[in-house]
Amino acid sequence: TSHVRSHCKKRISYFHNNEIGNFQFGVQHPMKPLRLSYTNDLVCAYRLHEKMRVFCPPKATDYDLMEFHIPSYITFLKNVTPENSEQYSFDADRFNISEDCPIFRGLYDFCQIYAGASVAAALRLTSEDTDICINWSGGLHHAKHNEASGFCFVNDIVLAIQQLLRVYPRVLYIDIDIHHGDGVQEAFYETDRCMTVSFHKYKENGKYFPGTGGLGEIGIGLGKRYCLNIPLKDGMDDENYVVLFKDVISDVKDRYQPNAVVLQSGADSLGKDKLGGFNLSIKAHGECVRFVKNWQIPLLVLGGGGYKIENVARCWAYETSILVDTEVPEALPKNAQFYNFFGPDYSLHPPLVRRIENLNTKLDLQKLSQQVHERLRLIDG
Ligand code: ZL4
Ligand code: CA
Ligand code: ZN
Repeated sequence: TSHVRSHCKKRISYFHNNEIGNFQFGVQHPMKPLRLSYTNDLVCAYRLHEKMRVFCPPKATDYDLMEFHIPSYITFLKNVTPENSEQYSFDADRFNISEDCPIFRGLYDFCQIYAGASVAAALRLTSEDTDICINWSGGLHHAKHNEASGFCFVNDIVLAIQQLLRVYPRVLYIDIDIHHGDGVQEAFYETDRCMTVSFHKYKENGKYFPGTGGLGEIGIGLGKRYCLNIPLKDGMDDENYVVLFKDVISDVKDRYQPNAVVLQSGADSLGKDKLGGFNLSIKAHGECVRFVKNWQIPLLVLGGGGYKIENVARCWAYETSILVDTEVPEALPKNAQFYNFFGPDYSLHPPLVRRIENLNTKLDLQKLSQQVHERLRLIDG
């Protein structure tokens, strides 16, 4: 049996708490935790859970969260409710509670669940028997040590990377959400032990949230050169994005030689997203995940943005199949509980109609790639 056990040993760990899909930011709010139930539903209906070790991770404790966040902010998140929020108006202001980051029922439990999953996943990656950990509820990259921002209250990514840094000398953070990964960048801006790389939509004059992420932001002190931003315009398409991604990220890997990788796989870079503006297909998005997976470096894969929720679920279920090396049929499984929501095509890769114009010219992308390689040459391996 020991032979059988070692043969069957699953190297992929999947973290999911069934409760996460029940939280609501607000009826009209674009961030819908229900997408996580859709995702898990497809993962299970495709029977991908059988290829992974599945965990319902413990909630993060107050102290876990205080490894990055200031105590007064955590105490506030813990105590504020929709009913008593009037009494907390001073704190609500200073902690950036807003229409983007509203107080909703169960807010603190929500934070504890998604952050607990990322921390547990990171801890598992620091023990020998897991190659890849997945937490689709994580990836909330905008939260700062002392405030909420852009639908993110606590920064599970920073908390996870802090755990990885206890064991691994160098951690590479890659962010393919369409928004700039500002919270993670800021947390590791002054260290060479975590290199942050974000691909995102960027407009001069801060006209696209969060407004940061220009090429000029490169890190400071010991962290100088260990922060890389890839600012892009609307309309990025499959071919250009995947070529650029592989070109940039393989040079980063060769120069930086990371011991562990954290990949934020935000699905708002897909075509037709409600807040995005790129044209990526699920296949192209998944190709980026596959590329990083094939390095065979300990890997933590997280979710993030994604506002067309059927496509988010398709994307993350497909990426789960890539991570467990299993091809899944194009027709969505009829036994999925939410099958009805995936019409009219009921397929994994729905056709991308009405694509928007790609404002990134060949010349833009060539120049960008050249600048990035010049920059990376300054990192001595
Ligand atoms: C909404 O309809 O650009 C929030 C947010 C709530 C419901 C009812 C309120 C209506 C779009 C967004 C008024 C909302 C006004 N409701 C929101 C500068 C802004 C100030 C706030 O993917 N208004 C701020 C944040 C971005 C801004 C993007 C991405 C997260 C991630 C990782 C975060 N904030 C302008 C917007 C709505 C809403 C409709 C909205 N907010 C769209 N873009 C933003 O990177 C998870
Ligand atoms: Ca990004
Ligand atoms: Zn986003």
